[in-house]
Amino acid sequence: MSNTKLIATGALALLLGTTAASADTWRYAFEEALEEVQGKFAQKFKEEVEANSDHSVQLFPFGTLGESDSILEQTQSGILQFVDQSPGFTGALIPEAQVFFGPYLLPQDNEKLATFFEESKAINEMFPSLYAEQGLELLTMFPEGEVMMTTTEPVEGPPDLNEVKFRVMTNPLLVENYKAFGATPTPLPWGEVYGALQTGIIQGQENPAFFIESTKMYEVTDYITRAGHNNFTTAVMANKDFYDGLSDEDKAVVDNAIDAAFEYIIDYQKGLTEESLAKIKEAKPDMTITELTDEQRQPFMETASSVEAKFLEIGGDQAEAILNQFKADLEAVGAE
Ligand code: 6CS
Repeated sequence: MSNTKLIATGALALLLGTTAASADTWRYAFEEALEEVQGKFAQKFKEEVEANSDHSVQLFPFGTLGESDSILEQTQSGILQFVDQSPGFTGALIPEAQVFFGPYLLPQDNEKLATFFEESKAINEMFPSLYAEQGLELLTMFPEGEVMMTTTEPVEGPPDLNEVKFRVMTNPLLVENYKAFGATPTPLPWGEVYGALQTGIIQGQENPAFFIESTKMYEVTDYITRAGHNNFTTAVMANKDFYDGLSDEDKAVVDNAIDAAFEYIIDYQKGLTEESLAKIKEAKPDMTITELTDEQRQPFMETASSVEAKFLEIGGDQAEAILNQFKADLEAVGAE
């Protein structure tokens, strides 16, 4: 952690009144607004915890405590008890978490996807120990929707991404993914993306439709391209010492609240992609939304094996074991 961040974190601890978890209030930060998917999940978690215990949950949406890296550090240090951070930002800390950025690994079928997250051994049995090494209790991972490219120029194939500075989350494998797609990947924290598109520093970025709509990405780009290459994944974690120190009863409260929020968020997202795209069209009728054909997707799909090879190189000690289990889990739900 940099000195500035340490000072900021210390000041925040003072501001929040304590560095340890207070008995009654659990603090939970996430990377999105209250009415976006991570916020909806967090609200459901809070509702469940408060209905089933004497604890209350204080929610910190994006913009209240800093960028994604910062809220994760605050959770590792115990200032926050819970955090939602996408593997898109966790990849440098837990290299194996980059597995989510192999193009065309995850299915787009929502039911298969939900079953995969629920039943995957890689996610539920292998990842927890990797997160634990970083002081984090991995509570759940869940999908947030098909990732789409939004750009200032049309994209029908990799040559159209040539010279396009394309913003990605700060994840080395995602950088490799977009290099393989032919773009010039530009890792940036979320808070800088709108301004960078507006000023022309970058010419593209990717996100699920609900996020493109709610954050008004359509104001600063003109084309949405559905290449079907990924589905946005996120992870909810607790500070490990905090979680380990909970009574069995409180652990059950947390675990049950997570399960209820998982069910809720899968259900909440039914139809959300199409609704969000319709809202974008309504707000900006000129926005071009293109679903690439199988033929157009082919050259993007052909990059998958080279990105996978890169994952085995940079994905940490467990990369191969995680990838193999991940694929076996996908096969088990009929999604490979
Ligand atoms: O692209 C990003 O950085 C953000 N995208 C989503 C869907 N959630 C949070 C994350 O920061």
